[in-house]
Parts: sequence; structure tokens; C-alpha cells
Amino acid sequence: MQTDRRRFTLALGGLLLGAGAIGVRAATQPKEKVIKIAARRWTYSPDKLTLKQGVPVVLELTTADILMGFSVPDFQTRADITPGKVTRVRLTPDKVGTFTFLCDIFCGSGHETMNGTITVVA
Ligand SMILES: [Cu+2]
Repeated sequence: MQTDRRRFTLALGGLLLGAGAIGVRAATQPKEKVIKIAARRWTYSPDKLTLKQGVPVVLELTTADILMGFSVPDFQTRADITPGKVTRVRLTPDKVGTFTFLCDIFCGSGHETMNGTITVVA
């Protein structure tokens, strides 16, 4: 009887220690990957990204000249890229494939072809 209770206490202690270790691991997870994208008339650099499905990233968008847009219709994500500012967009791709991102603010004669692709791999 006594032995059983001690064994139970030990097991419970082990569980609590385990839970504590998991908590610490969660708190020290690496930061989200940051990808810088520089826009200018009428390109994005880089214009090809490869991301992993389910892994969140932060896109840091800047523009070298005028107001631009950044839109990824397949992920219902868009933002304005304002001169002099860094615009941060968090994206967690939830499906595999190749998807287009594009400028959705008219910015001049090359606007219609200002785009790039995001390839999401499993
Ligand atoms: Cu544009």
C-alpha cells in the first residue's frame, strides 16, 4: 500500500517535470522567419519565394519609390507598401502549390506585370 502510493507520487512528479520542460521549450521556440521583399517600379526583389506549408513567416515589405500594393489572393493577404516604411505581413501558407503575388495599386506603365510567385512545399 505504502509502496504503491510512493510510486504514484513519483509518477506524478515525473509528469509535472515533463510538463515543465514542454513549457520551457514552447517559450524558447525560434522566432518566425523574416523575409525582406523590396518593391520598386515594377518589380519585387526577390520575386520568387519558397515557403513551407504550415510554417508562419513574416514578410517585411518596402518600396524604393512610390506606393505599391502586395496581394496574395490565394491566401487572402494584402497590404499597402508605403514609401519610407517597413510593412510587416504575417503569412502561414496552408496549402501546397505555386501562387501568384502581385501589385494591386496602379503604379504606372509596368503595373500589370508587377508580380512574383510563392511556392509552398509540404
Ligand atoms: Cu502597381
